[in-house]
Amino acid sequence: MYTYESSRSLFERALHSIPGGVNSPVRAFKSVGGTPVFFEKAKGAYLYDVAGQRYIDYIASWGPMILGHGYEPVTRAIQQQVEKATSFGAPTEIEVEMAELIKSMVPNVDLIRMVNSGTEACMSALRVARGYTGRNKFIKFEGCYHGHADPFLVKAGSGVATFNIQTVPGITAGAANDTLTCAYNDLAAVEKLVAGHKGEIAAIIVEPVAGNMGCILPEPGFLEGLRRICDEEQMLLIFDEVMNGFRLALGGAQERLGIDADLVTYGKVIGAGMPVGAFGGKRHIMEVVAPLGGVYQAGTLSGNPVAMTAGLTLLKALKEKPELLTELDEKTLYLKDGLDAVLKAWGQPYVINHLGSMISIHFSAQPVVNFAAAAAADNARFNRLFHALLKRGIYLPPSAFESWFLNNALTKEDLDQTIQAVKESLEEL
Ligand code: HOZ
Repeated sequence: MYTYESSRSLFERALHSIPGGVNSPVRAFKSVGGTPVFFEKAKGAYLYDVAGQRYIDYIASWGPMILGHGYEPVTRAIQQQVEKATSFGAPTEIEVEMAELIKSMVPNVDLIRMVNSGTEACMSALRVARGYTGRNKFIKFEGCYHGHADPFLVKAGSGVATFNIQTVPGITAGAANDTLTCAYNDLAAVEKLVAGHKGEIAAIIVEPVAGNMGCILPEPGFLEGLRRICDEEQMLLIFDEVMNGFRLALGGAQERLGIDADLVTYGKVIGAGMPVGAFGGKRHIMEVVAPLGGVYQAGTLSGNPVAMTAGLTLLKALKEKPELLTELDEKTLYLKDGLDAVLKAWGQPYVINHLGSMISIHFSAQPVVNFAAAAAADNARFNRLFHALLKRGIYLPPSAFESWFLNNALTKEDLDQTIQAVKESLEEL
């Protein structure tokens, strides 16, 4: 029997000194209700809370724990690096190795700059696109989340959607006015926006496989259409691969879906879960970045040696054994088939969206192809499923507007246990 007393008292304590008791809103469980679980350690596919209770993990720190938590080579590499130095604010060989490794895995990245988070990566990529094109406006899709920099907090998914925040206080109208939005998968709406703003749009930014309104897949032709429109209008196509990168394929969504973006952004995955991000792309575009060009971007912790060492070790492991990603995809397919079987037997409307090792369930009778469809689903039912699974030791993202992420430490027994727990939980909904 799972108990949450220890987490509850920590949460109450946290409320006195941290806004809402958490350092990132979705963690507060406001969407699903109840008390957030406070964790103490993680190993392989499991999380352990402060009361020592074990959970099978389906968030993988929102993506980066591709090979599971506490992956030994990464832990060892971090320990060795910490002995040498934790920060220089000056160049290191590890950063060069990291840049070379990413270039070898993502062919259209000629130059890449390390930053500290996915937010920084996306905000910097947009600045580059604006600096390169001399235009201010850009297009993003409703429900896509590109971090919390001002221009992106317009119809953003993830926490903003979870809490139904329509207008974000603190974002100036000036910042928001340059953000043009339309529905994900709606190419005709993109064409219309572009026609109405000829010569004003610097870029289109997109999560190629969206993970911040649940997992939502691009329909055939959508990303190809964005590529074509960007070419026709001299706009840049930015792929936000914070969730997709090195997970959907070594070369990320670009490789898996066969689309060539102009700029690409990464997040914590290139730090194996440590605080890192990066933006990169074609040479002629990235050459605008300071000190080569005038688009300024900087940071003492950028390319931090501990984070770089961790990421380098994970990415090298994936490059040396690409079959690890295949295994992970097979496990996800096994889970998907199992969930499909129990949901079908249950008999109520549902949708499972899935690609590679990203997956989500929506209680909807309609296909879930954009934010409006995800929001129209019976998300109260998702919230009940979340809690029914939590008490059975399964940790899903605490919001229907987030993708689940599998890790390769999951065993067949873990997946079977999860499928069985979903079967039992559905009977309670
Ligand atoms: N909304 C974030 C993922 N899409 C959650 C970040 C966090 O709480 O760590």
